[in-house]
Amino acid sequence: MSFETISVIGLGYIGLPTAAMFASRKKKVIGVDVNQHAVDTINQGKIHIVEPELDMIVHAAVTEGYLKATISPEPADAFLIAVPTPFKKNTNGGIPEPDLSYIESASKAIAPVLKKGDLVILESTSPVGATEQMAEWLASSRPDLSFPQSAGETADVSIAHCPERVLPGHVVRELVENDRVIGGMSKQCSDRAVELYRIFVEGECVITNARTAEMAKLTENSSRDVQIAFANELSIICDKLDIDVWELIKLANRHPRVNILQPGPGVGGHCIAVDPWFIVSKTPDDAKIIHTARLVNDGKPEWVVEKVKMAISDFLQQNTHKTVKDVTIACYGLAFKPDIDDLRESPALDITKMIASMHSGIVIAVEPNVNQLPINMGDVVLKDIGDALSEADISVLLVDHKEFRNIKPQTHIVDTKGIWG
Ligand code: SAJ
Repeated sequence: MSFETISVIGLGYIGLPTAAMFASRKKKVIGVDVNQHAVDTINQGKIHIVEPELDMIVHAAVTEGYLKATISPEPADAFLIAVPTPFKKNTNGGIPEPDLSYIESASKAIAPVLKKGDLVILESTSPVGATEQMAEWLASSRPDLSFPQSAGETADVSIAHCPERVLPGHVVRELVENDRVIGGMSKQCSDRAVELYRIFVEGECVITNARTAEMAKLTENSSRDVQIAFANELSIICDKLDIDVWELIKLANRHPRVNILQPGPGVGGHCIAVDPWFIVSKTPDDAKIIHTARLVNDGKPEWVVEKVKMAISDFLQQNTHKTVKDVTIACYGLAFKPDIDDLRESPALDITKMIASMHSGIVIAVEPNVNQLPINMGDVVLKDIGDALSEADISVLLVDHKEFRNIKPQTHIVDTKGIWG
């Protein structure tokens, strides 16, 4: 049975581009989101997120009538769930636990419109076992239909996990070109999922089971987190030993089998700073390196703030007529990585807030990718590069956005990305 109508639940950084790709292949796509503003924006042919090329694709899909957005699910042949899977922060400093409540709500929302022959795919990055859990939620809402956990190959509804793996900023290209891991709950489920993704995916669709697909995604991001932690640990060691870490890494990377990543202010985003916890919380006694890497990366913002305190003290020693209140600090970059507007789980944002809460003078934020600051930024003022360059006494480089690469503030500098060296 072919897929005439495809529904994507969750129209965020993954769901909206995915919906747009199906629509660009002339499939009827129903995008569902609980956010009325997102739904209205998309139905006007516009987008509520920043992602290169996506605006044109969504505009064409909506005006040609292939994509529409709504807040309540409608019948479709395939449902892709692309909702957030955050973690519940553990206030006692313990291991954070995954929060599957958005998957649960999405499952319960689509259950009433499911019919025999439908395919449900979980795309959200999920802890091992989440796809089976989703299948249980669907089955308990629809006892009249059979599901793979009890009916195997003969199930009325097929279920698979197919984790998204695209890099923000390159989503449109990577959605088409990247290989996909397809973890069906049965062979039929996998085959159906491959048929669906073949509509626009040009990469290879590699079949496995749902649990392995879940773990594959977590492994990819944990591997990157561990590698970044190695670079961040090196940056702290080198600072103590008076060695330029950027030069050191360039030298070490000349070895044919060494490829060290770049240190920074910490690890942000909704993926790499989150997903390793899904492994650690399932197997806390065994996931030792993965756990330590998280702690190293999460500890980096406080280290940067200490560096800023030292820069303030150096500045005051050289400017004895000034007091702390007279010191203006400019923080360059708030996003979680270069050349995007995404402030989610951003160490740069956290550092700017920490500086603002400990510093009695003016704190300026420079973020060329946003027009206004998030609401909880206290007295921080958003300014453009020119104003920050002329007003600040201390410049803190937090994100290596392209706009910051060709400037060099003539102030005291704390450079977490090594571009003003
Ligand atoms: N970072 C460093 N040093 C580096 C590279 C990155 O400090 O050398 C930092 C970034 O500044 C950022 C964080 O790491 O704060 C994560 O950035 P990223 O570019 O490594 O990854 P994401 O979060 O944008 O996207 C990742 C990707 N996963 C991998 O590369 C293994 C992407 O393919 C996934 O689809 C995405 O997570 C996801 O949604 O899970």
